[in-house]
Amino acid sequence: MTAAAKRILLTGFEPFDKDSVNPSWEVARALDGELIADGVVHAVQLPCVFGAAMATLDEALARLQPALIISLGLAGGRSEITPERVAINIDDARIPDNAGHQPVDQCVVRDAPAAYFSTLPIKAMVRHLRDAGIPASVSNTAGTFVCNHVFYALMHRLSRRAGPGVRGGFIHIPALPQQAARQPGMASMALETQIQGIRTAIHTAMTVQQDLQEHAGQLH
Ligand code: PCA
Repeated sequence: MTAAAKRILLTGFEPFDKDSVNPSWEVARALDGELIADGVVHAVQLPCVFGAAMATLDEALARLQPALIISLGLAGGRSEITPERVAINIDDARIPDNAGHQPVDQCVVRDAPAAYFSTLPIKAMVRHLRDAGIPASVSNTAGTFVCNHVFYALMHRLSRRAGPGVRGGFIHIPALPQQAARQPGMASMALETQIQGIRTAIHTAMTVQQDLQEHAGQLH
């Protein structure tokens, strides 16, 4: 008898900042239902709204009881797939979210730690992505907008509720070529490459327990 497939929660965001597409959702929905290692992907779209994004994430966590959670978001201007190292307990929005909220220096969760580290094998992910010919680097900041908000909320939940072995984290991805075509000079990556990259990253998270000891630091 084969063991039941584990559930992998893969979230992506709705478009924001007056855009009509968000690659994070395009990638998540493309992988919805796919079997990767011994897990099945469940794609869930999050609103790009402080608070509401966290509530939608909580609902998905409760409904799916996933063994692995990876949240995706667009980082316009980045040229690589970037697993994030750390989530910080701050909301500080340079632009309004999709509900018009623009918090300044508010905690994501009150009376909670300043930061959490990703529990994904971020360096092994970067290594496997590069080996597959896909540009990737570890990122040391997920920003202070809705992506970091969701990343922090996720790691806070996992640190408190989930049993051992449930890992989670966040990956920022580049803009799509059609987005960059409207902003000349902006970096982009084809959707197919992004989908293949996130498939590789999920496979790594499902199969690599111990992360690599490789340098991925930055001087500034
Ligand atoms: N990127 C934004 C929010 C939604 C998204 O896809 C961010 O990096 O915070």
